[in-house]
Amino acid sequence: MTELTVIAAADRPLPVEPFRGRHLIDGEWVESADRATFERHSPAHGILVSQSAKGGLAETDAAIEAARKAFDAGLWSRISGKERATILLKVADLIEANIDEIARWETLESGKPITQSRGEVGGAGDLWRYAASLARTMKGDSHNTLGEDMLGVILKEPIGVVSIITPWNFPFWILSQKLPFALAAGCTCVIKPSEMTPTTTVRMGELLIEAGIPAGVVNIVLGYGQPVGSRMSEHPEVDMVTFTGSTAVGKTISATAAGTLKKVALELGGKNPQVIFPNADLDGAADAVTFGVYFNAGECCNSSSRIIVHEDIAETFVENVVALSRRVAFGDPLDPDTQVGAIVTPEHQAKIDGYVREAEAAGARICLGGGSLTVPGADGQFYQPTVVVGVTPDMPIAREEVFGPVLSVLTFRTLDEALAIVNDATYGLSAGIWSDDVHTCLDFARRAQAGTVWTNSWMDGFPEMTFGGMKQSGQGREIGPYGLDEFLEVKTLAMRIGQTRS
Ligand code: TXE
Repeated sequence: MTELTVIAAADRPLPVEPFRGRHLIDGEWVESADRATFERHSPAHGILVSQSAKGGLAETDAAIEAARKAFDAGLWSRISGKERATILLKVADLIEANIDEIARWETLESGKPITQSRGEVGGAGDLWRYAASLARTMKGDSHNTLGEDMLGVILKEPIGVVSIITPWNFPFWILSQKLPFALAAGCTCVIKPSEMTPTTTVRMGELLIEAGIPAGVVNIVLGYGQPVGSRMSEHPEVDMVTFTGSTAVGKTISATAAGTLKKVALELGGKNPQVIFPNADLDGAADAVTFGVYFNAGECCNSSSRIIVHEDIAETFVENVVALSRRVAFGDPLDPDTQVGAIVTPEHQAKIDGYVREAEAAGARICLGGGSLTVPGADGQFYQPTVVVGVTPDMPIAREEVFGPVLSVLTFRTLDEALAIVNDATYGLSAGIWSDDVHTCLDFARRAQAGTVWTNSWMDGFPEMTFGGMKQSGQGREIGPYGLDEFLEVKTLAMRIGQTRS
């Protein structure tokens, strides 16, 4: 039987100088008042990658105050869409000019493969370009059917000060799903990146300054959920919080923000199924399943962590997926041939393994992997590509977000049965179907409870195509025109024209 494909860590120079991250408050890079810092080591190489200022309430309040002052002064909110677009396009150019350098920090802090980081950073540049187009084309509405002396105008205005709280799995990309859209709308922002991956957000701040963003429009506070993220959610001068992360923290943020009834947008977890019918392109489906579960080591809200395969083809389909899984290159994330890198922390690795052990104890069978992976020369944590069969819908591995390179296989006989499994979930982020019958695909797409449905594809995304979840996968939408709308208030203007009559 073929072994797994493992790429050893090469003896290559790693940064000797860790990145020194500071807060960006009102256009200045500052340390914390108490000089507190926190560190991040590479999850694949064990080296110290960054040392960052650790924010507290003082820094958070100062950043919010700067964003409020900038918003109220109209430095950004009242300039033309063309002027905003010019800066957003400059940021896109700068991102594209710095892809390799930013991608290296992203890989060193997150453990993801370098080719994937380059793709993520380059793709983020395109999101900035797309958001710039929205800055110039967004518009309200008018009503001229209200009577001859009335004109109705619907204005779209920036919502105000936005708190942006981001996770560690796609730090640069997820920031770019939010920030350029908030800026296109005319909002000012305070950002808190994950404490595990602060550096590329600081680099984004540097690019924004280089592009000429006015002081106070974008502020960054480095640190932890408590107290920074929590304060950003409750502060009365913040008008909206947009968050990507765990469902548990999303609920906490929602409750905290309720005190001031500020708007909350949440992009949370997923337990995304792909349903595979016998009449599908089964080789294409096996490729997509393999990509869908191992992309970003499964540390991805859109990870296709469960498949529901027609029982007539389940055995051969799984054999095919296992064979493909053995060929996926796991190992040193700095090697350009690596497709799956390290797991973000030892605690997270233990959580992944816990789901696998629990499923095994409940009667599921591990037909590939199922434990930690040794990568020669590396100093970190890696998990084997893992395929678990005989999973039943009630098992935690089939219901909860594992966030690792672990595929659960379930089976079905009829579309109704498959849909019942798909929809019996607290999450509703994305779902997929593989069939060459367009009616089956459409029927599934209409009935699946998911914010995105892919038919005969998986994880294709475009800046134009909106993204977000149903049920406990979140609220609100990101990217595309609906992503811009999240950052806009709607104002109704009723204008009487001519003499006022009694
Ligand atoms: O996320 P957290 P974690 C899921 C995934 C993963 C699990 C835990 O299942 O295993 O979440 O990951 C900030 N108020 N996803 O613990 O804690 C925190 O500092 C305000 C899904 O890393 O949700 C960080 O900046 N902010 C996911 C951000 O929230 C708070 C991406 C996310 O951290 C806070 C990542 C608080 N009380 C994990 N507590 C996705 N949707 O893709 C923490 N934070």
